[in-house]
Amino acid sequence: MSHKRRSVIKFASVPSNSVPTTQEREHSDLPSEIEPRSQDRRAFLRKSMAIAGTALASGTVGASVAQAALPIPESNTAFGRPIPETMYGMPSKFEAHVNRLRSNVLVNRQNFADWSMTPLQHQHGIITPNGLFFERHHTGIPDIDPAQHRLVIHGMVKNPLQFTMDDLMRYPSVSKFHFMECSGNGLTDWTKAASTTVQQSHGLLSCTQWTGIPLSWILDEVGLQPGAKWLLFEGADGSAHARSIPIEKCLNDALLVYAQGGEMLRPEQGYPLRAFMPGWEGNTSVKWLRRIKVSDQPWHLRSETARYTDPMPGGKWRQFSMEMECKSVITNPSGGQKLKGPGLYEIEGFAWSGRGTITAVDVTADGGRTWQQAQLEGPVLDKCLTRFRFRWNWTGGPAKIASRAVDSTGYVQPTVEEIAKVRALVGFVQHHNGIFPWLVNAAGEVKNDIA
Ligand SMILES: Nc1nc2c(c(=O)[nH]1)N[C@H]1C(S)=C(S)[C@@H](COP(=O)(O)O)O[C@H]1N2
Ligand SMILES: [Mo]
Repeated sequence: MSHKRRSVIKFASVPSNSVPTTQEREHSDLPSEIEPRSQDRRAFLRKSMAIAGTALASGTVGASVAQAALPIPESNTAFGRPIPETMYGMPSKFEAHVNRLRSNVLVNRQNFADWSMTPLQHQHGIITPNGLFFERHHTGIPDIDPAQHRLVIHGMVKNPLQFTMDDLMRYPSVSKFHFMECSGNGLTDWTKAASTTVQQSHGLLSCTQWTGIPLSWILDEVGLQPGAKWLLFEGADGSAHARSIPIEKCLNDALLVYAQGGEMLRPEQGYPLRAFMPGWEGNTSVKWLRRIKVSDQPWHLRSETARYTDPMPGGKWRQFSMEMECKSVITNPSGGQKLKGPGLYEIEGFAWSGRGTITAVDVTADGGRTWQQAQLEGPVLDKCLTRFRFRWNWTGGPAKIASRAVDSTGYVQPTVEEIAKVRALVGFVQHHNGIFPWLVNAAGEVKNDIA
C-alpha cells in the first residue's frame, strides 16, 4: 500500500492561498482551524445567497422577504413553559427522529447480544451526546449499584487490592477526548451495498470526553511483579466479557473511566466503571469492570480467537489487531439524503485514527479520479474524531463522493481493493477502514454505492 500522498488539486471556488497544504500547516503557527479569509467566506455566502435566489423560482430554497410586516409568531405572545423544580433536560420534540438505531441490516437472532448505532448524519461537532452513544453488549445491560460494586486487582502483583467506587473516586483524575469504534463497524458493507445510511454503515462509532483514572497510577498502588506482561479485564455482565491487554498499553494511556460527556457513565456504557483503551477496538474497553488480573501471558479468550480476529490470505487468522487504523467517512451528504437541486453544498464528515492525529483529508466527487484537500476543523486531537469540511459545487449530474484520510504516522486510508490484497475478505470480517463512496444521482438522491 502506497504511503505517498497523491497530488492535491485545488478547489476552484476557494482561492489556493486560503487553504494551507499539509506541509504549510505543520510548519506554521496557524491554529488548527483552517478558515478561509473572511472575504472568501463572504464570497461563498454571497454565492450561496445567489443560488437561493435562483432556486426561488422553483420554490426549493429560501424565500424572498416581502415588504409587508413580519407576522408575529404565537411564541412571541405568551409565556413559555416554566422551569420545573428539577428535571433532566431533553432535546426538542422536533428532534425526535434523531435516535440510536438497532441494526436493521445484520439482524441478531436474539436481543441480548446486540448493538445500536449512532446517527452520525445528525451529529454536529465532534462530541456524541450521551443518549446517542453507540451500544454493543454481549448479554444485555446489567443494572449495577455503585455502592455494591467492587474492582479487584490481583495476579502477578505485590499487593492485591479491592476498591469500592468511593475509593476510586478519591484518586486524582484526567479527562480526555477520544473516539471509540467497534471493530465490527462496516462489516455488512465490504462488497455489497447493504446499508442505506451512514448510521447503519458507520454508526458503531462515537466520540466523547472520558473522565477517569490513568490505570498506571492504580498499578503503581498494587505494584507489578517482575515478568508481568498481560492484564485481564473482566466485566460484571452476564457474558463476563473479558480481554487480555498488553502491559505497554496499560502503562501508557489506558483509563479506568467512570464518567463521559460530563456526567457519570450511562448504564449501557458500563456504569459505574469501565476500562477505556484509547484508539483500540471497542471490544477491549471492558464495561462494568470488576476484575483485573496480571499475568505473564495472554488468555486467548473467545474475543481473541473465535471473534475479533482477522482472516488472512492462506487460511491464517490474525490475532490482537486492536489498534483501529486510520479511517474517514462523509456524513453529509450521505445515504438516504436528497440534495435540493444543483448548487453549493458543504460536504462534511469525520476522520479518525487509533494511531494518532489526522493530518489531512482529501475528498473526491468523481469516484476517485481526482482528489482535493478538505479543511480540518480544530481541535485536531489524538485518537479523536476530526471533522472535515469541503465546499462543493454540485452541477447536477451523477457524482461519486468519498473521503480519504491520512494520519500522523503517514498512513493513508486504503481502498477496499487495497485491503483485499493483504487480507482475506471472506465471511464475517471485522476492521473495515476502507474508503467509502456515496453516489449522488441526477435526482440528488444519495445512495450507498459499494459494488
Ligand atoms: N462487559 C462488557 N464489556 C464490553 C462489551 C460487553 O458486551 N460486555 N462489549 C464490548 C464491545 S464489542 C464494544 S464495541 C464496546 C462498546 O461500548 P459501548 O456500548 O459503550 O459503545 O464495549 C465492549 N465492552
Ligand atoms: Mo465491538
